[in-house]
Amino acid sequence: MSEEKRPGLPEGYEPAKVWKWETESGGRFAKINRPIAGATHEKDLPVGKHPFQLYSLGTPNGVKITVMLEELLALGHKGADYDAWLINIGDGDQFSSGFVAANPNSKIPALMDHSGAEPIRIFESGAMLVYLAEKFGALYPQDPTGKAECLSWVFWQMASAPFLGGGFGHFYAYAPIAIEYAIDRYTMEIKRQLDVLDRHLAENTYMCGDEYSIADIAIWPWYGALAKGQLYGSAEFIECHTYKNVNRWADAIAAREAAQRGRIVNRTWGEKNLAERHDASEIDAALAAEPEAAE
Ligand SMILES: N[C@@H](CCC(=O)N[C@@H](CS)C(=O)NCC(=O)O)C(=O)O
Repeated sequence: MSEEKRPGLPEGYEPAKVWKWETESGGRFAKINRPIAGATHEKDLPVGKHPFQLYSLGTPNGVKITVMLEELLALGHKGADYDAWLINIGDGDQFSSGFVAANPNSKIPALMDHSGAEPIRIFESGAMLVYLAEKFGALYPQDPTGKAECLSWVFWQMASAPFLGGGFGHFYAYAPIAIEYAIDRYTMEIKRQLDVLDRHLAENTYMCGDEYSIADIAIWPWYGALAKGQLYGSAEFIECHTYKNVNRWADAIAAREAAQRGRIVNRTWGEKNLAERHDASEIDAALAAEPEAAE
């Protein structure tokens, strides 16, 4: 950095020569943010009876994988059956030695495939979608053009969502102070992203044309929720109803049974939820349960 003080820095604040981790930054997730990786405590991950063991939470990144697994089961791929264990990131479960062995990046979701001789770990939700699509030959175009389009949108989602969650969501809803510059910067970017999707979905039923694919499963939990006004209380601020094609597409996916099943798994909040899933019947029961009457 140059020696000159940048204009606009708050009075009394000068970045130190070397940054030190001395205080919590404040904000909703300050307690779990650390500048170092690795485990904080020894604890193995539990292993259930199914071929796939998912360690996750029902946030958009987690929902991608439970929707994918439910779609595969709906297609008749019994080998996609799974146990979904709750990882409570607010309590630091992602820093256990077992979780770090499954995902050195300490973020949900983490997936283990126990169907072979040795367990295989997969981390990063985009990698999981491609791994599962290839393993079961499903929800993934096979022709080179279709595959290129599908992979492009999956990677688009993985590259774009941090601007939505870590940028817009953080500064609009979670930061301890409202910084106009940061909110403007990220609002501009996520509105641009929504417009990218809206223009594409004006010409395409799904992200890769007529066929529903892992590109839709990657994008829907984030941008479907955003366009339906379900993220960060930002519906009016970003005029989410104006993205008509994204709304049409989001409604079509929300109507799918697998999406309705997958979205409640590893969820501990909201009207319908299921903290852990070890059998399909648990989702049936959670979906059929009457919401608890308000006190
Ligand atoms: N690129 C990763 C992002 C995963 C991610 O950011 N997970 C968040 C929850 S949505 C998390 O586990 N945060 C906990 C932490 O940062 O300690 C993926 O798609 O798998």
